[in-house]
Amino acid sequence: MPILDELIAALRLATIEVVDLTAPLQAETPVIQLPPPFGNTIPFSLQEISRYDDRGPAWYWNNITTGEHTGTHFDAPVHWVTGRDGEDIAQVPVDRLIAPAVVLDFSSEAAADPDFLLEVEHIRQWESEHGSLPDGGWLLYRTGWDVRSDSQQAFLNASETGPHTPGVSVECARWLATQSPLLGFGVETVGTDAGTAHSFDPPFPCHAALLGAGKYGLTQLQNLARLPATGAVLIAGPLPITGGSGSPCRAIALVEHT
Ligand code: 23J
Ligand code: MN
Repeated sequence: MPILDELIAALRLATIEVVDLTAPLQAETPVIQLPPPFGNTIPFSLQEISRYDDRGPAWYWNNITTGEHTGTHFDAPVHWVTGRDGEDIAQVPVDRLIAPAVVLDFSSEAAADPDFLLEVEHIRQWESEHGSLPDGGWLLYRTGWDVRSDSQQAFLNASETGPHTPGVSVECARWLATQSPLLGFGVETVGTDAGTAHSFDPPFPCHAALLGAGKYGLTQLQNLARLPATGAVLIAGPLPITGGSGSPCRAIALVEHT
């Protein structure tokens, strides 16, 4: 059978399951908050145009207002100054939007320490159990943070010292960017960098290194607990915003049950 016919048959039989990794996009969707003097993104909102009324008797529709980096979203290389000559979101080749994904679970570490940082040795340890990271694929970093995503306060977890959410060390960010075969790095938190990464040297090393290397970011993913450590296929659907730095994104995974 042609592979696509096999795929459709497997989807019908649910031997291939479709898992939605996307957070609901609504006014309450958490957004990152940068300290002064930096600019900030606005929350998502709907403005009703008509709803079966005088403004449009048979139709309901809205305008939307959103930042590019709201909710589950895709970071293009041009988002960071290190990637300023790289792809904008519309230039990301469509064949990169379907790629293998592995899941590294550090939810118990992040529960014990919200400032937990992924290190190269954690990845080496994972590889010794599960094999190499996928060439041209995603590393999805599970931290359990998705359960907080219905509350901006719990999700950002800020104190007087700023936000406290798990992330990646400077060295690990550089390794992911330059030594790993990955296409991109996906997280459950509001950004690919740790909450405290504004104080790292360099600041926001995950953004700086990965986007500078032409790699991609995916944020605020949900349901990573439903994916196997290896073998899932991730389909990401950012909008092709001409010149855009990123986009809210539908992220779904295909998982085979044998
Ligand atoms: C701008 C500045 C810092 C950060 C971010 C955006 C993000 O996390 C983002 O959504 O790309 S850390
Ligand atoms: Mn972003």
